[in-house]
Amino acid sequence: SKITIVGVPMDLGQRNPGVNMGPNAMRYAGVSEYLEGLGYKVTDYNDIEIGKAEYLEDPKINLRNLKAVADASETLGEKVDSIVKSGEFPLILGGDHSVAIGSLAGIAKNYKKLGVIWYDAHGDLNTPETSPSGNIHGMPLAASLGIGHPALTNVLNYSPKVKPENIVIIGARDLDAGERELIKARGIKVYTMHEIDRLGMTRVIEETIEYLKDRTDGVHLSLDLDGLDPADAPGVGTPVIGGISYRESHLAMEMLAEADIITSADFVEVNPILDERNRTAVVAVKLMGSLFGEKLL
Ligand code: DIR
Ligand code: MN
Ligand code: MN
Ligand code: MN
Repeated sequence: SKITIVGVPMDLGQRNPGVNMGPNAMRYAGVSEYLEGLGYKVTDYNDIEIGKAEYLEDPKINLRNLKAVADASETLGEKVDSIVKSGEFPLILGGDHSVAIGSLAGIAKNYKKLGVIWYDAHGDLNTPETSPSGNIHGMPLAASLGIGHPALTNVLNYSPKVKPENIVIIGARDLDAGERELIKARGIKVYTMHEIDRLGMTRVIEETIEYLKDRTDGVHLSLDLDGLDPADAPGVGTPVIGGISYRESHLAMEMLAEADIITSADFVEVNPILDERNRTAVVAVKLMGSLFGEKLL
């Protein structure tokens, strides 16, 4: 079992400075050493190169820094595709959540029926038409469904990357109007905080595994640290109160490890400038440990 880490110091999909330092914050939190301690051979590919922010925005298209985000997605997609083809587990460190456009482009090339677990306070299902912000980090799941600007939906020259019935969103508590409509129209499975409180994380993950197990041939975990409660993960650009606890997240990762269904992952939105003594990066690394099978005893 080999893990290849790819850092994506992307901050152009949103407006808070600092999330570009997320990959290094997780490296300083000891990600490689920690996963090696669990018995994996870990290679750190270092960082994908990111272009420059646009000096002049085109307000008509409502897509901030489209070209640089699209270019980085192509580069990341190629790299991730080659990692999967080498039989290694791609572990992508963000960067804002727009990085998932590239990771899914690279991964989905290798799976006909890719499943996706989207662990997030948000749906990331906006399009330029529905986005209240113009921030591409609110659009990666829609883009992967083939909905949105062609520069984002057509990364690596194919679309869509994932089918709506193969997606499970966990932790949602801040969905925009257009996102709610899309969820209903496409029948996307969502466990909002209401269901997590009501059913408990154990049942939410049991049902998620049961739902994805037979219909998919691989499952990508896209974990936005803002899915967790800001009390446990303060270093994120768009915190939303009432989130998933560290304990619940830890349990979720352990159950996914036991079920052995996750074939790739990204951990995104860690912003050390907004953090407290790097604890959000530490939380991210601890959750990776559980995802990769760390046992308490
Ligand atoms: C909001 C925020 N829905 C937007 N999205 C975030 O700008 O589209 N996603 N923060 O993680
Ligand atoms: Mn997100
Ligand atoms: Mn989010
Ligand atoms: Mn709770």
